[in-house]
Amino acid sequence: MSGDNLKKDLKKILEEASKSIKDINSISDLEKSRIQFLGKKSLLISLMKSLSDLTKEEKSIAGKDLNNAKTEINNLLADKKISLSKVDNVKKDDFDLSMPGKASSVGSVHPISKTMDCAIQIFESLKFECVEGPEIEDEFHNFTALNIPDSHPARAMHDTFYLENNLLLRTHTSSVQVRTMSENTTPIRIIAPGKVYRKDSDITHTPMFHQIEGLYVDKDVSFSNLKSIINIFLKSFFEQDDLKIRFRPSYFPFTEPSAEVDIEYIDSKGNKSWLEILGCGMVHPNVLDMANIDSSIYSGYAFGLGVERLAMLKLGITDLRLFYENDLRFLKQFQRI
Ligand code: 2NM
Repeated sequence: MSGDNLKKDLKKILEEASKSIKDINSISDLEKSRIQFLGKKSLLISLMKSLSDLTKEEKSIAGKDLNNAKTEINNLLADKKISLSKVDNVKKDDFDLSMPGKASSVGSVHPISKTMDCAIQIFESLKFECVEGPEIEDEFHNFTALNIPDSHPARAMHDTFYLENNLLLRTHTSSVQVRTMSENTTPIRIIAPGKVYRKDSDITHTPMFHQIEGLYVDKDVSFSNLKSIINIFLKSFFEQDDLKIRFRPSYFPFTEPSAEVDIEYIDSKGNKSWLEILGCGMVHPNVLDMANIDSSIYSGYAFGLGVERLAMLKLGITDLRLFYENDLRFLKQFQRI
C-alpha cells in the first residue's frame, strides 16, 4: 500500500461518507451509516489493519491520515445526530392544526389609573387644564405659600416625610397649584393630579395615595361657581343625574370659606348614609397674595379629592389595601372597565 494510494482511498471514503450522512433522516439510518463507515467490516478499519505491512516511518504517516479520517467521519455523525435530535421528535403528523393556541396574558390599566383618567377627562371637558409638578417639594410650596403656619399640626414630623435640605415629599398637590399661580397670568383654570405622601398607614390610609386638586382663579369667581362645578363633576363621575350632594362647612388654612362635600350612598339593603368625598373652598386671600395675585381684584375656588376613595365608591371596593397588593385575582376584575 503506497502513501499516495492511501490518500486517494481516504479522500474517496470521506466524500462518500459526507454525501450519505448528509441525506440521512433518522437516527436508525445514522447508526447503519456508522457501521458502514466505521464498523469492523468497513473499508477504513480494514485499511487500519493493513498498516502492519508497512515500515515504521510509513506506519506513522499513514496512521495519522487514517486517524484524521476516522475523526472527521465521527464528527459528521455527531453533527447529524444533534440536528436529527432537534427535528426527529416533531414530525409533520404531530401537528394538530385545530388545537387552540396558547393565549399570552395581556396586562391592564390599574383601577386607580383608570379612575384618575376618568376624572381628568371630565374636568378637561369642563375646560380645566391638567398640570404636573415635582413630588419632592420645599416647605415654602407645600406649606408656607398655602397659609399653613409653622405651628400647624400638618407640618409635624408624623404627617410629613422630610428629606435632607428642608425638602419633603409633597403632602398634597396644592404645591403644583401654588407654582402655577406664581408662574402664570390669570385666568387660571387647572387640575393637578398625582401621587402624594403622608406618614400614616392603617386600614384606611396608605403612606402614598393619589389626589386631584382643582383651581380656578379669575375676576368674580364665586362659591356658587364652585358648587356648580362640583355638582356637575360628581353627577358625571358617578353617572347619576339625581345624585344627592351635601356641602358642609369645614376648615382648611388655604381656603375661606371652606366646605366638605358628602354624597348620599345607598347600600345593598337600601340603607342611606352620607359619605365624605372631597374638600373645597374659596382660595384664601393670603394664598393669592403670596402668589402675586392681587386678592382685591381676583378670587378663586379650589378643591381636592382623593382618587382611592373615588375608585372604592365607584367600583364597590371595601378594602383600600387591595389597590397596592398587586394580586392578579383582584386586578384582572377590572380589565374591561
Ligand atoms: C383641598 C380642599 C380645599 C386647595 C387649595 C389650593 C390652592 F392652592 F389654591 F390654595 N389647592 N387646593 C384645596 C382646597 C384642597 O383638598 C382637600
